Amino acid sequence: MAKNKKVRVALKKNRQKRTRANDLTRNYESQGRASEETAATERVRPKGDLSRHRTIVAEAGEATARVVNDDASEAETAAAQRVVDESTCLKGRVMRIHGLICIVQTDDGRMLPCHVRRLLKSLAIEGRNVVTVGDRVWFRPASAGGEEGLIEKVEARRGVILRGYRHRQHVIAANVDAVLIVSALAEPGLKLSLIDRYLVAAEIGGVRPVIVFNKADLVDLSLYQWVVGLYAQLGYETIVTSAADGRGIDRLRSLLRRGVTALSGQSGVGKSSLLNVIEPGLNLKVREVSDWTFKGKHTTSTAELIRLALGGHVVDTPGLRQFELWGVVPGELEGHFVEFRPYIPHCRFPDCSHSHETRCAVKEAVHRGQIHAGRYESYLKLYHRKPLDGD
Ligand SMILES: Nc1nc2c(ncn2[C@@H]2O[C@H](COP(=O)(O)OP(=O)(O)OP(=O)(O)O)[C@@H](O)[C@H]2O)c(=O)[nH]1
Ligand SMILES: [Mg+2]
Ligand SMILES: [Zn+2]
Repeated sequence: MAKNKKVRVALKKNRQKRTRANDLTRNYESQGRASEETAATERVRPKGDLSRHRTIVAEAGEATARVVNDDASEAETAAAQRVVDESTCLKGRVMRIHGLICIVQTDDGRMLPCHVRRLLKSLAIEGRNVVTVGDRVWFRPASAGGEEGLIEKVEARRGVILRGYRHRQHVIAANVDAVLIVSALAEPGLKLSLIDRYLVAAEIGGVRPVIVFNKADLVDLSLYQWVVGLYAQLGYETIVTSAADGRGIDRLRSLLRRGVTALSGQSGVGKSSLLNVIEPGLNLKVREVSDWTFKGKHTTSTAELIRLALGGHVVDTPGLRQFELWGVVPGELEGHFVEFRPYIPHCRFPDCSHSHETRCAVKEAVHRGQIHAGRYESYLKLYHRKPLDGD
């Protein structure tokens, strides 16, 4: 049997008053253990009067997906480590989230609405739920009265696409095997730095990236061969598609047939349209008129996990207005630009950031055309943490 250990978790400040004024022992214990748990992290929220902690029992040694030093991952870890009585729970996957209700599909295909257990909800950071579309959850089924089931545990995630949003971690997709980075050759047009950002995010999250160049029917493809070639040469899988004339759809189908694939990319590039062509019965909402200049409104508003008739699952995600990387420090970025690697050892300074330094072998390679200037620009934007609009 796995050994259990106690985990201290910070609960949302949801009570206004202490029930007892004099609780020095509790206070002491709380401070003592909490500092042990958070020794390696920096607290963003103050531990004010109303902060509360609770000890929960967790299985020692249970693997957690990642270690990112933030409150959100602390909460996630605690959620994944909860010990619940397996015999009273069913397992399933979160397909959609509507407000407080998660629609969970059981392994035998039934769809059940579930609430999230209060303790798990308390772990949420500033209203963000600890449960995300794609999560594998354990839930206590509804009683005969027909009420909603209750989610008791969220399994550790594998394969995540994360972004930073307002200085917090946001899980775009959880438990995915691959991500289609969908871009459009026209309307709205390519945004290489966004593709590069997704590529790094996929690598950090342990997800296989596939770059999709959609709306090929709108352009003279010969003018875009260079960009398809650029990424193919770097070793990335690329597909040229058109939801309008059906190009590349067969390849997409065979790719989506296995595992769980997320579709990500700017609003209006055609993520939902591609899925509708792949499986016409889906009837996903797409933008009515091809008015790509119309900003401010996303056609898909929440992520949804869809089981395809041909096999496999897809997550249709809404186009993101902002996409900031999460979980990577600037000094580690160079490792995610695969074509930089042969040059890095030849930089004069061992800690070269490849931005302002002299005798930087990466910059020299850019000047000689051995590294594409656009890729280097993407690196600089990420290095200097320049925000990048997704729209
Ligand atoms: N010509 C052409 N138009 C396309 C293609 N794919 C999508 N469109 C059009 O582009 C517009 C946007 O498509 P959507 O499928 O709604 O885009 P989306 O990526 O799902 O957008 P969000 O849900 O807002 O993130 C629609 O008007 C589509 O008809 C294509 O391959 N060729
Ligand atoms: Mg959409
Ligand atoms: Zn350098």
